[in-house]
Amino acid sequence: METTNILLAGLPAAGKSTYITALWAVEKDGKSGHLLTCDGMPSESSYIDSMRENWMVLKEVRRTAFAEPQEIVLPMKSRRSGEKINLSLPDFKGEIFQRVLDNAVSKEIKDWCGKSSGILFMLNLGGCSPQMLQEQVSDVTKPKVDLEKVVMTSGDIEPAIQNVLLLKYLYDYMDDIPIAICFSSWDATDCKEGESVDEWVKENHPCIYNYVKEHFSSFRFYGISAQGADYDDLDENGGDELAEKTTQKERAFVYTDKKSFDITEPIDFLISE
Ligand SMILES: Nc1nc2c(ncn2[C@@H]2O[C@H](COP(=O)(O)OP(=O)(O)O)[C@@H](O)[C@H]2O)c(=O)[nH]1
Ligand SMILES: [Mg+2]
Repeated sequence: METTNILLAGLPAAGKSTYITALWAVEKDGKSGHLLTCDGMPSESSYIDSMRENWMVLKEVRRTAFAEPQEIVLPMKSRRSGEKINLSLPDFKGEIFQRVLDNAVSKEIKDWCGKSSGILFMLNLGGCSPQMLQEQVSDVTKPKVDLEKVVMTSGDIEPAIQNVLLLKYLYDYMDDIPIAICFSSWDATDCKEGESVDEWVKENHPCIYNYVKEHFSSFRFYGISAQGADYDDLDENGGDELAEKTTQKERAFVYTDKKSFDITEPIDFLISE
């Protein structure tokens, strides 16, 4: 069976591990009817199984003692083509991508960039209205520290720009390959009903929107909620409701211009391009 490598990329806390866990939890039994669903068991699943246990009981997917990157290989079947593929994704620590911005690129990242046919790019940025931006700018113009003593690292750069720099690295290294840009924690978004994710990104993160549009010829934006909610905001009723949705596979969702419970949509887009 053919192996399709997709690079799961994103800075620390972008939502990578939670997405891959939700993918496994929802698609494992092969019964979702989604665009892609598991077709048989992977030869090794202890890493994602341990994260899945947490996800099922509404607990944060925590870092485990496993060495990273963990390569996750899922045998899957496409609903559209009937084709079977081995979907292979790495779950890197976000710090490895952070170091890319400081010009310290690990061999594993280079290897994955070299062999992947698509990029699943995760990022967690809330909305940022022009008014907020203006307030931030006025703050920055009043220096509170002795600037000569400040040593800047990539972590000091505004998060949206950090993401543009990471996208730039991937584009320079991997060239123009299909990319799905996924804004995680979409359950907490300020995107209005009826507004598309494209419109939202264009308005709230124009630098990301423009960079992607100017460079990649095959791209799509998605909002993703891999948890379905913020666990800290759940009262008992909310917890019961989310548990019920877990059983019905209606907890995790993606958003383009409407909500869909098929969280394989971004991956299906990447492999069909
Ligand atoms: N509200 C909400 N929080 C999320 C969601 N997905 C991830 N998170 C939180 O975002 C943080 C980082 O997630 P994680 O998957 O570990 O990110 P990674 O470092 O890219 O692997 C954790 O605190 C998660 O609980 C989501 O769909 N909704
Ligand atoms: Mg992680």
